[in-house]
Amino acid sequence: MTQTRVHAEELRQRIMTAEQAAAFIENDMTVGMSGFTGAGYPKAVPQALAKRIEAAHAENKPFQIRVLTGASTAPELDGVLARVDGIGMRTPYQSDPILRDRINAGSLDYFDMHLSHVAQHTWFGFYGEVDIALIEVAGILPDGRLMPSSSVGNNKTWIDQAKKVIVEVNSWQPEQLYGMHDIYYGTALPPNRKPIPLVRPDDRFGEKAFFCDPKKIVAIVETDAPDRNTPFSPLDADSKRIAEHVIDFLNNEVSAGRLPKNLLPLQSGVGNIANAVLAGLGNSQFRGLTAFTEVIQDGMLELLKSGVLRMASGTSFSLSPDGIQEFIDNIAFYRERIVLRPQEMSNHPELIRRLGCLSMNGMIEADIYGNVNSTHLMASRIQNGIGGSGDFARNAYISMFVTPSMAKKGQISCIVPMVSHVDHTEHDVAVIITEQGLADLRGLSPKQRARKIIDKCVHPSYRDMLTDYFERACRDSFGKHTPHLLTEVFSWHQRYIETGTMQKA
Ligand code: 0RQ
Repeated sequence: MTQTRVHAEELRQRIMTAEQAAAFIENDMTVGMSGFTGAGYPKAVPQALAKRIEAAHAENKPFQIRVLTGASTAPELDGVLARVDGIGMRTPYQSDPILRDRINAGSLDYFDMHLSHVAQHTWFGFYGEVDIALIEVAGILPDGRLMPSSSVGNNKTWIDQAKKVIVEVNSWQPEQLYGMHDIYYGTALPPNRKPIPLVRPDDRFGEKAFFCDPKKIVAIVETDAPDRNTPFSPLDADSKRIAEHVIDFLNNEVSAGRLPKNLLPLQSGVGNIANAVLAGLGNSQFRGLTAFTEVIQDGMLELLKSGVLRMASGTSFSLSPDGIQEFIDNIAFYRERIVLRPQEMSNHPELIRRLGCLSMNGMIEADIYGNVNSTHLMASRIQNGIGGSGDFARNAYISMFVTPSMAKKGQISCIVPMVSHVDHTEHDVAVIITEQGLADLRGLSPKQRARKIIDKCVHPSYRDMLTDYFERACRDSFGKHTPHLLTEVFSWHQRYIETGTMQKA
């Protein structure tokens, strides 16, 4: 272990093992944990807690906790706790395969919500009391303030709301992160809310560290463990085509005078397609762009380095191992250009609307009228969660959704007559993009949208079928505004389920 990062001497006596710290967590407690897209999550105490839970279950004693986080975490948190059936309730976004299986087996209560809502709903008291905050930090300052690590998420809220605080001080996190964060303490509850003082994505109006009443800190655990994120896959042909359509569209918007030359602040979802678009921007003539987003991923570091991106504001990193190394090697450069904020700020509807963000998110499927499903396979199986896509889609200047035109090796079309689950309604979706093309839906009626989506986005192997459905619907539908044949709308999903492939997937 390197030299201690607990610079507040009076707190050093509370340094203990992960096992001792985990003993503060009891059955049925609500625990607010740090962690957002694989960054800044506690790495030791959840694993010790999982052992404790397993031992209790071996003696037939009930032991499950309610887990609140920022967003997805990692195998050392969601994975280990789900494996021992230690989670009774979980919110918000998740992406761990073991946790996902447990949720889809119906063995735990998961509820999905907009990421900007988590903190305020907790303050409103909607989820009861927070018993414990379990937060990873990069160090404890001499005056007891907590230095945030690689994600901010809901940490401020958990620390403020919890009765007790357990801190993991991770010396793997660079101490030079200090100064990158902007923790706003000016939030209030209605009816006393004031405008948030941000008019540019780089505005700073908060603190560099979290305040925490030292009396609440019951345990400090020192760790030295990396954030765990998987490498990106090499860009495939579909992602590259999608990226080209996005860049063409943005160029056209600039030519048409609807966007300035340096665009408006970008929000980009996670994953390979988003990374391909960022790579595409790198090869474009755009310069001096900004990002007001949730997650800073590898592609953004490259854009910052080349000057295509002037600065980026988010709440978390989501970097591959190579990306982490690049960041650590050049941290002084990136610290000047990146701001990390609480997710109630990075995803705040007021700020997204004011800045006029250009949002771009992945989806599972869209229907011919422009409704989007981001979360459910075959209406019933959750994939990850809505994450921040709804915060941005509803409030963006232009909201874009991207997907390959087909999934499961072409066995199902990602454009269907009616989505099997709705996350973003036709009113929140401006542009749909697949590798086939781009459908600009702004100002179009439902039937105009359907024609455009079928024409531009659907894979040729499904185009005739969908055209046939739409034409019959226009002829035989009960109403002719948004024509549908109710006995057929889910036949596409049904046909796929009946092949049996879904059970194996
Ligand atoms: O199944 O895992 O069995 O192979 O769904 O699909 O193509 O790997 O998805 O990584 O691009 O993510 C919407 C999930 C897309 C993501 C989603 C099957 C497919 C595969 C996953 P397998 P891919 P991607 C900022 C914004 C919501 C949150 C969000 C997401 C699995 O973008 O979680 O936007 N978005 N947050 O085979 C049946 C279809 C299918 C399908 C895909 N039409 N029918 N199966 N699949 N399409 C970040 C945060 O908020 C934190």
